[in-house]
Amino acid sequence: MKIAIMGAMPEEIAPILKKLGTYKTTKYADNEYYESTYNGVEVVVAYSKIGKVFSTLTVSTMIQYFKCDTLLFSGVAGGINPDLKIGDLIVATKLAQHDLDITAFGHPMGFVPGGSVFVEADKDLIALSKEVASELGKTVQEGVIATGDQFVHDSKVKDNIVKHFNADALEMEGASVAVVCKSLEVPFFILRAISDTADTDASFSFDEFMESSAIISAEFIMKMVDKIVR
Ligand code: 4EH
Repeated sequence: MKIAIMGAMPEEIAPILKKLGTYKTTKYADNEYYESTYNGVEVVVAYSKIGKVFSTLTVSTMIQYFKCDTLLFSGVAGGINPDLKIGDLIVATKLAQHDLDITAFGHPMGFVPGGSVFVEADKDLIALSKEVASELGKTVQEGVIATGDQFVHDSKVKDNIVKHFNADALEMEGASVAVVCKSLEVPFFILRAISDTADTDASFSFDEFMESSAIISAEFIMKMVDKIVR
């Protein structure tokens, strides 16, 4: 077993690297990958840089070059579902690309031929996250995550994403990671802690809470790793 743990921004993986302590740094495809052994299991950690393209490159590298067979994503997200407050965790049940639009040809938003609007995350990993949550006495909401190449800071944009995808949270990497993992048949799990609510003051909320929310997500991910490696 070899576990990939990825984030998009340095702050999203910093708490994970801290927990691993020592690791080997390898440069590949204009990025850095951190290899370590955690309780006898090999792990590869990286932050992809922001957006669908960079996250696609990183997840492909982790699977095809580093030979990871399970992928965990940890990071922050903008909340849509009003039940989600700053610092709350959301586990993606399925993900969609909210900015993928060939509706001009009669296709639904998020759909292209050969693909599907939604990609479902691994059910066993989701079940494992529920066990971890109950052991920690935490509530972890499950829901739909919408991904696109934009930092959303507008209620109208948010409403439109709800209309098309009934999404609970949004970010900029999850669905691209999901597409790659599904295509390469690697089970994946995407966890996000809320940093803002994607409306007009989103950038201010993000700056204030991204670091603390990133830690909340990373700590939960490492509890999952503890359970996976046992
Ligand atoms: O990796 C990007 C980061 C924002 S862009 C997506 N991440 C954070 C999740 C996220 C998000 N995505 C879209 C949190 N809130 C979001 C939102 N819309 N409202 C960034 C942030 N800081 C510096 C540079 N880029």
